[in-house]
Amino acid sequence: MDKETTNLQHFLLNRQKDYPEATGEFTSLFQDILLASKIISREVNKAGLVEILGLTGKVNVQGEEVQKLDEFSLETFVKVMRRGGSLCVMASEETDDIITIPDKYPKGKYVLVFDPLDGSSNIDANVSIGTIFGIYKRVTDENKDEKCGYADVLQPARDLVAAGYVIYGSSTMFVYSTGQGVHGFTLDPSVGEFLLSHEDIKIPKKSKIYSVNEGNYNKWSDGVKRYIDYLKAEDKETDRPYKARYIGSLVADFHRNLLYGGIFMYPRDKKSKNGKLRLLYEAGPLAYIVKQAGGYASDGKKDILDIVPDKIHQRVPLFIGSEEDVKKLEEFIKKNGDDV
Ligand code: AHM
Ligand code: MG
Repeated sequence: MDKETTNLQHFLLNRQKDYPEATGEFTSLFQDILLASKIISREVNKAGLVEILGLTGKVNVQGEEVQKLDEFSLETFVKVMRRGGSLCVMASEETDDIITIPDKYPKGKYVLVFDPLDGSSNIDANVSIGTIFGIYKRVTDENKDEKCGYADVLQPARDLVAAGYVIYGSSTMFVYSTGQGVHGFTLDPSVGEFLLSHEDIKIPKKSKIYSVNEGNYNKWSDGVKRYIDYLKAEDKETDRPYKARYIGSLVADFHRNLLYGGIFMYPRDKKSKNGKLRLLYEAGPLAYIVKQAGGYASDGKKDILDIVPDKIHQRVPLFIGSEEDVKKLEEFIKKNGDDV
């Protein structure tokens, strides 16, 4: 497709014919996500100016309270998405409970799970951060007068009908899948549109990069320790040692590995027995995307896509990226154990 003139709306419209899910309701849901992302992107890009305009959490030069960016992102998402008419319920990493749609707004057949601003501890250092989202269809039955609720949110990532992320980096990018490959769009601020920049992204089957917080090495299971030792050992035939690349910002680490190949890991450890990352808002949507790009995501033993959450804030160990690398890690865990 002609990249210079293809925005996300056109791209989606063009695909409606091979993707029955892409109804008007679905497209309008995507449009709302794009709007929220553009607003967050604008604020993230201004973040460097807070020293000049007034520190976050303090009062700015106009005498207004400057809101923290993660709170701002959550509020923006909720405000934009709840009035769109296509959602019946939402859940977010930043809220204790599910987010219901107030009665004054129409309700739709979709469910949104999202992390409004992941990696926000990196903002002050001008490091890339991101928004992650997943979309399910509601499973409660409107015709039986069932209310939207936990059952709609607690679905395995395999049942997602779409997932994506926005990366606020040197430029802002929107990457998504609706089960027909993974496509990336870059925000052209001069026209205020996300334009097609990366059509049909495929992750290399095997990589040369690993991304993990290695400061936790002594807290990991033997399986994970032996795997990392293996990646660092020299062997010409299997192209080792691997390079280590870790930003500490999930969307940024994932995005780089998606484009270049790589394995990102956040294993369980002695302190965080279930790992750090959340199944619904982080691991699940990215597992769906990586699968669509030809990669794989595992909790060390099984496919992340098959895990049915029983709590909305459930955490899960995450190994995600190039398929052969993630499978190799599973072999090491199987052989050496995963006890911490
Ligand atoms: P957050 O949801 O509180 O922002 O934390 C998630 C972030 C991820 O972006 C990143 O992969 C991970 O935490 C880094 O954790 P650590 O600092 O322990 O390496
Ligand atoms: Mg997060």
